[in-house]
Amino acid sequence: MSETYRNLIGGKWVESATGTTFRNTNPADTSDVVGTFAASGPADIDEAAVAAKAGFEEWSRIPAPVRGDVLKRAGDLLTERKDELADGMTREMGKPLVETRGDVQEAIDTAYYAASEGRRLFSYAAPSELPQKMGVSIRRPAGIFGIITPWNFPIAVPSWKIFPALVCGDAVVWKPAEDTPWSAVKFVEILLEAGLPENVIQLVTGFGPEAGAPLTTHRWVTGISFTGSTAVGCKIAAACGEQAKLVSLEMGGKNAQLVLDDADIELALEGVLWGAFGTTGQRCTATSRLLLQTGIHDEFVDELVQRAEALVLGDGRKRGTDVGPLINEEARDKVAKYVRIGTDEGANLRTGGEIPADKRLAGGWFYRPTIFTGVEPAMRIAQEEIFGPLLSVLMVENLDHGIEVMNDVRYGLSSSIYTQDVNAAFQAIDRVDAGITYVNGPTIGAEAHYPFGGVKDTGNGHREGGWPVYDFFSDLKTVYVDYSGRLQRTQIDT
Ligand code: UN1
Repeated sequence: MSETYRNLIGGKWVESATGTTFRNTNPADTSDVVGTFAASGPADIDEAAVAAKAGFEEWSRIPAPVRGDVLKRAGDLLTERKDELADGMTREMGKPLVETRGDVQEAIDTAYYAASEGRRLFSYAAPSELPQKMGVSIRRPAGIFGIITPWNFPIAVPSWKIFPALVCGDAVVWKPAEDTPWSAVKFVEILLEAGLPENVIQLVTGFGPEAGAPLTTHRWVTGISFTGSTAVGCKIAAACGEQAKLVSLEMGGKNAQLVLDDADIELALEGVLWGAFGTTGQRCTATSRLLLQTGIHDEFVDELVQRAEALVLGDGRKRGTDVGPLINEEARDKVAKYVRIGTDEGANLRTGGEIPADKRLAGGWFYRPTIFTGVEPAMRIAQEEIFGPLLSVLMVENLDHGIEVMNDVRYGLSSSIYTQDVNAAFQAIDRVDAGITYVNGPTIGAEAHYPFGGVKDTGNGHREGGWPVYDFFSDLKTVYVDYSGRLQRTQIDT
């Protein structure tokens, strides 16, 4: 018998008003049921927003450095439970333990950063144009935030949003992905244990249309922070737009690694293997296109194919596993669909393109790391986000051609160039349209204290990570103090 988990609303673990539940299974072995969770609906969101309103009243009055102390304790608890959490996260979403430990570490880093931000939350002062008058801007808590998060980083991505919101003095209603509700329960338990007052965070599990959508339209919700697909993000933005809610979106990617003829080939091979097949290709930053200059193309591909074939597929909790399963059946079907599309488009399937024959893997959503060569920029496998272990290899003539192909997609999250030529590297930094450019490193692996986000259809101008995210979760009030004792008319008496 697996355990049953409930929503957290107003500091109490409660069943959904719908009375319905859903089962969450291990993607490496679907006979293993992780737990049963509340399939929530609009009534649960409404209750959660009411509780969050009360939570906001209380929490917003607590000084930011004291709020930061709660995050410090949350960071300590995440550190203590890193292995235990990682084990459950891998069971729930499949990526190998080394990666789920990294996921928790990213949340730990974010917690400590947030804790220290409680003592900054800087705004700015500037001299007034009038004598005996002071002008200064101060940061205030912004309100109640709806947080909608994906399953691929079940602890790290929520931490990017929830920790800054909390330090800013906001209250939270969180709807995590239906594939990783267990991780969400554990995350919230840690915050409560760290001393977060009841009502400040509400956890409402369930599915997008029933539980996510009403959050985006609830009148007491100030804004939404979302990570997920561009299609869903645009719907959320439209709903938020109707009510002038704030909205921060982190969406799709079609990230490319460009390798020039002069690159350190060994380094570039290691980079693309990790960037394309780490997390089974299920990162918004995953390397989905490999652009190889003509001189190294053939040799590079031969070696890459061999190494991809040597990657060990399996249960992420077993030692020696390199690549775990896809998250669910739909995700695996999507990869298989793109293999058909790529083949029909005339690309050359060099390896993978099938479910592994190994019977020991039959119980999970496994798919072999897949590489297409001879891919042309206009092909769908070079344009559309697949979110799986499928790499499209394109040949490029030189740096300019590489940058042109790199930019020729609707997305702009991460990018990477391998070269030993400093001028080529700076050309890429300058001209690649992306929120992130790596030089001699893969497209994945952002650090918690740098801005994270993308351009074009990847985002809507906001950044997570670092300090820019604190702008999103706080309001600025400008204060003018006139201590001259007389009426001074701005723009007139100067
Ligand atoms: C994501 O896939 O949504 O940069 C986030 C990286 C990770 C975060 C990925 N630190 O690959």
